[in-house]
Amino acid sequence: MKVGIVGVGSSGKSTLFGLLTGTAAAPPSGRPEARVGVARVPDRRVDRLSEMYQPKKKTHAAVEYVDVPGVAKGSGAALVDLPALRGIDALVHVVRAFDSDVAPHPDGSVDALRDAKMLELELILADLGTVERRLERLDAAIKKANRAEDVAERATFLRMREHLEAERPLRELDVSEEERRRLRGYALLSEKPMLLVVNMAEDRVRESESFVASSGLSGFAARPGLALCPVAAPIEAEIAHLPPEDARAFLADLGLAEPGLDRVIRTSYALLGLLSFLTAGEDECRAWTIRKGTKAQQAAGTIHSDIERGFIRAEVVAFDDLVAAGSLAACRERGTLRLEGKDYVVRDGDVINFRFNV
Ligand SMILES: Nc1nc2c(ncn2[C@@H]2O[C@H](COP(=O)(O)OP(=O)(O)OP(=O)(O)O)[C@@H](O)[C@H]2O)c(=O)[nH]1
Ligand SMILES: [Mg+2]
Repeated sequence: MKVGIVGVGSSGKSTLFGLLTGTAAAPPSGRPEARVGVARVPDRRVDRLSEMYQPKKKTHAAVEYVDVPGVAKGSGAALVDLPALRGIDALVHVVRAFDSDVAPHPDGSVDALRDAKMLELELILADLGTVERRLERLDAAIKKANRAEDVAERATFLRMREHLEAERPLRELDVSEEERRRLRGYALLSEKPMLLVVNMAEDRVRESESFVASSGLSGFAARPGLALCPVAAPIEAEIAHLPPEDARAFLADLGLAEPGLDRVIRTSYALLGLLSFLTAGEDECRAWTIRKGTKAQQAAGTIHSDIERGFIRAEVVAFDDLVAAGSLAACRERGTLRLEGKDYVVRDGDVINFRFNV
């Protein structure tokens, strides 16, 4: 699961990428290339379990980010190097809301809502091209051999074309599960969930909420498959360098409950349709990543294929119940530890012990 970071030139994409993945912010000079890095998903539950179990190892979930190079200046409206987005499952759009004489906005003025709409339109137009090319091929194939599956696919693509021509993203098109599966192979961009990271000027973070509301960004992001997080890159950089105690004080001073980056990572994880179940023990406390809707037996397979194959049952307790009881034994007494079968749909924050034989 990969998240592509896109946005206008000098919106702070590489800066954000560096902060998220803990790599050097400055992209190598010369021809820019997409860079891939991994961010740890902050999860207080893993930390809390580690306090309880004192394990040898503590492992968080992870999300991969791709720093998509900005398109060369003067190349018109194009914001995104589209080919670099192949294989990406979600997008982070860094929307520029800060002014800077050092790194001016390529369009000469800062207008966050304009940029958000422009990028959306670019994704829609790219998809329209993809859809039209596919329709031409389907028409030819249907003329040659009138196969039912081609006819069905053509119907879907015609619907998509109409939708895109109305300048609406595919996120908002109602398609069946089967249709959606069929569409996965086409790298359609406006179908991908997208997080708008609004990069604020550092002296205006306190006003983030009112800014995103009054600029129309919140309204824009209220649509399906979109989410929004304001950050200020320089402040995030500062927090990342402070010892935890000072970082907390600094955040409190700004009226923030947590670093913006933490929210960015958690929101992208959720937008990808991912959730974490947990395992706890003296060896390791760990968050495991699964897609929403995954059943217990399949979830076991993320740990080891043997556990999936030899699955007997899952002992499950909700994280909050485990913390309230203090131990698995206490949960058993209280009746909050449940035995679930292979078809149990795993929930976010389930602490699971799989019973299996091989
Ligand atoms: N004042 C201010 N400057 C920022 C902020 N974020 C990034 N910058 C500056 O803007 C410039 C561009 O930042 P990058 O992170 O390289 O931007 P980018 O989006 O990766 O740019 P391209 O890859 O060229 O498209 C750098 O000089 C940064 O220091 C911010 O939040 N506030
Ligand atoms: Mg960059």
